[in-house]
Amino acid sequence: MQLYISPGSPYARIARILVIEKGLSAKVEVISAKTRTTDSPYYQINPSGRVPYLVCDDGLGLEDSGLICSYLDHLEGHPSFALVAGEAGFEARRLEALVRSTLDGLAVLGREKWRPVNEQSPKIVLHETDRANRLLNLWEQQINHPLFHGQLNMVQIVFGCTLGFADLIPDFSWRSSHPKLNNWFEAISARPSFLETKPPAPK
Ligand SMILES: N[C@@H](CCC(=O)N[C@@H](CS)C(=O)NCC(=O)O)C(=O)O
Repeated sequence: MQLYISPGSPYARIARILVIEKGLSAKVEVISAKTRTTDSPYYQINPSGRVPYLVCDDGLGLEDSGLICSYLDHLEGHPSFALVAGEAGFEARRLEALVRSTLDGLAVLGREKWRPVNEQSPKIVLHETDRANRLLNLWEQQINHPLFHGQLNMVQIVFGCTLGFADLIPDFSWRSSHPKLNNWFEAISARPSFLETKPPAPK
């Protein structure tokens, strides 16, 4: 199988972490795709141009980090990240959705902040900075929730990738204002799967 990624993509990192955590590195070739470039050859593989994208052994292509993680988790018949039935599963979905919402907003903020200053939209920067601060303040209060602790799960993987991405955004500091999140992030960042997929500093 081939997993198309870009080294700085937090969504691709979620899938890459799952590959490592599931011990699938020998079966999944990780390939850097050229995204956001006119006429990238990658568009022949995935017309949407987005990463992550998994090309399965039968040639079927899967887009979206959540779908790819679920597919890889079930591949060998012993899922460890699948949702349990009932209320506990619903709670995990609720948290993961809100964590993904945090990441989606930060992705917009990051994209804006990496543009030349004269091309940035102050309105978008303000809107996304405010959203990110509101959500990080919420997570600072809720980081003791049991799903953020104990056996690794999708909420933790997505949130770890979210904070790892927040760290790279210019002039967006969250660590000193969110000491509990900082401690939580330091701990998850020490996992080999996180160390191996640490994003490069943006150019
Ligand atoms: N919901 C998707 C989001 C994927 C996504 O937005 N990927 C970005 C990289 S962080 C991308 O491929 N951007 C390239 C483009 O928009 O052309 C997921 O969870 O995989």
